Amino acid sequence: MFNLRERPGVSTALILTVVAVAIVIILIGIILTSDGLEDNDFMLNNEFSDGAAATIEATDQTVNNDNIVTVARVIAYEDGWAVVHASNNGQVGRILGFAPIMAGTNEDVSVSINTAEAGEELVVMLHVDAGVKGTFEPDTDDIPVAVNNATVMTVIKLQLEEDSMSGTEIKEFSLVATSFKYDQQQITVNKGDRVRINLRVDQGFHDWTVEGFDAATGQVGVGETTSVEFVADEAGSFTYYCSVGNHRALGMVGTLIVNE
Ligand SMILES: [Cu+2]
Repeated sequence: MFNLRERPGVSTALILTVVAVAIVIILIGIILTSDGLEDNDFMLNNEFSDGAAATIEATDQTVNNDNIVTVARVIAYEDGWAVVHASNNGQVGRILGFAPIMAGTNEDVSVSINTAEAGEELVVMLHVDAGVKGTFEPDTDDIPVAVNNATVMTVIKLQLEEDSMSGTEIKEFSLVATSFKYDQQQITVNKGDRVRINLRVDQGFHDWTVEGFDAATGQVGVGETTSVEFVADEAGSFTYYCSVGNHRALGMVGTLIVNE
């Protein structure tokens, strides 16, 4: 009887020891796992607090004579650029166009591209807006965004719509002016196009003036819209700017590209 009572006591001590060892092993496991996650700082730094990583989405598309590529969705950790590159045999080629995006979710971003240099494929990529804010500096600060060492980009197929009406149709662009920039810093058209620029002012007092052509809108204030129409009868790259005060020097500029 004495022995029978003592045996359960020994078993209880043994069970308690096993449980204690198991708890220690589990705790060590948890500590090792969290160390592993902390090592991957690069990934964590590029994610939102809700866990969604930066992404860029675009579908295959047909581009007509407005030369606009639509980027369906961009989710960015900070302000940046939706950048359209040429694709040369699967390699990322030169930049054909870009448009600003904001931190957070951006939908249906329009990027005006230089279709003269576009092949059958495009690479749509997310770049940061570092360096001078609001100015696209792809050769220095505004580098591509990477998550987990992978560039945030997508490859799409491009089809250019034949344009039998070239030169007769009006190509219309709607720009928004704030202090001191335009929301589109590149506009691409084809030689002979009739171009219409609609400028809406959301901040300050501005206009839209382009070099190389006798074209300028009126100067208007907040909430107003002004327009100008002209024929892009010369190919090349032309600077457009705000002629009010020193706005041009403050960075209120962009480039009109007229494809041959
Ligand atoms: Cu201005």
